[in-house]
Amino acid sequence: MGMEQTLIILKPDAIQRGLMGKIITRFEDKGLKVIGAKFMQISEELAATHYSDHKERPFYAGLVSFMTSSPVLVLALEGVGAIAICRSMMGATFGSQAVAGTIRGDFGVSNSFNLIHGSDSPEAATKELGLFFNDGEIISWNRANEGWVYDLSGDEPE
Ligand code: IDP
Ligand code: MG
Repeated sequence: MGMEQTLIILKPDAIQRGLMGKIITRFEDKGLKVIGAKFMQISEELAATHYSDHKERPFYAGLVSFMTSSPVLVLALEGVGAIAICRSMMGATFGSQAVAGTIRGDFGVSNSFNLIHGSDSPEAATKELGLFFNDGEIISWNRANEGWVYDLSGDEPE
């Protein structure tokens, strides 16, 4: 598993509902490190590229229109096993099914307005980080309390 980077998008509903701070706090509290952040308007073209796997799905047009309807906050997060950790913190895709304690479970009820995107594999993370961040926009920095977030006494953070 090891140290991973993942792409998170706080979707237009999260921004419109004023939930950015609460959601970021969950990731910070968990111990994930923010290594990139960008408040931006997603273009139709970028939404289409990002969701190209869903092109044939019945919800695709609505999804692209939702994702381009209002600004989003894009985050790059880093941590050991960050991809799976973020996916479990997000909860199931549909707000109606996501369990309490997850972001989607606690903050929403809708199946299409589900607040957050997170990369679902190392391959997706690499591709998506490249789509949303330019060179130099992901910053490697030393966290003062890293030695209390992870046990750093061995070869790998644990
Ligand atoms: P994920 O975001 O949990 O990875 P995916 O299946 O990859 O879920 O779908 C991408 C996004 O498409 C979802 O987050 C949601 O916004 C939207 N979506 C997925 N399935 C449906 C659906 O059946 N109706 C409406 N929107 C959907
Ligand atoms: Mg997905």
